[in-house]
Amino acid sequence: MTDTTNNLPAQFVNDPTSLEAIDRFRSWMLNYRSAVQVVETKIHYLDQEYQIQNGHTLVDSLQSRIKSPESILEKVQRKHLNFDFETLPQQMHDIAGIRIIVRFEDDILSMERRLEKQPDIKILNRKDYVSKPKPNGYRSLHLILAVPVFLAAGVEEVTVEVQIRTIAMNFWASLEHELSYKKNVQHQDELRHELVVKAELVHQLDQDMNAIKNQIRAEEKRS
Ligand code: 0O2
Repeated sequence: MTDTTNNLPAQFVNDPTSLEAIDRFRSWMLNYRSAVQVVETKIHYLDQEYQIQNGHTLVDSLQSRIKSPESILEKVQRKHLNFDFETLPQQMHDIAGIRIIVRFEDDILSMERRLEKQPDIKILNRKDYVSKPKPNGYRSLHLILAVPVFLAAGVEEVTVEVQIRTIAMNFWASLEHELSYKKNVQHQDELRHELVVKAELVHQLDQDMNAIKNQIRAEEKRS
């Protein structure tokens, strides 16, 4: 996870009138970092509990990040949002992000169900790109969670975007993401088309592995 709290955009640093804004920005980002820690701790706990109950883990790995100030400003401009500390959290829900990588497709919903049952977490939004993939082949389950963060002045609800996907979906998405950030790659259209084809192979592999896993576990139970 990259700590971007102190890497303020040049337009803030070069403007002495914005020193107060810098302080507000820092405490604002601290809330997001705290929310990520709260959710990560919960996921680790849920995974250990799952392991005790089922004999195997749910989570293969976790990745988290706080959007960099530059990336927040880029999105503010791209989506014509108001850069306002009061209203931006309601308009931009992916400032804090956690990616949960699981081994099997079934584990995506198992993880979601466990998060849903947490009394202090609210699921504000759900996008199911697993059963309805994007046209480019992207598959992942996206949840926007509202998490309480306990501050000296009281409790604040902070949003965290959680993406849940399999190892295979993550493998595909990391390369597709790389391509979308590269400007000078030749034959972009052909590569994009190839990635759509590979997304289908990845999906087939995920389904086959899930079926084999179910067969192994069913036989394990019978014996
Ligand atoms: P990063 O670097 O991961 O933060 P928007 O955020 O405005 O682009 P929306 O509708 O708010 O779109 O969010 P959506 O569709 O839920 O997707 C947000 C995040 O999901 C992206 O964040 C990616 O991480 C991931 N994602 C969505 N679609 C794709 C895709 O087609 N390919 C890949 N590889 N990832 C995708 P960021 O901010 O783009 O990137």
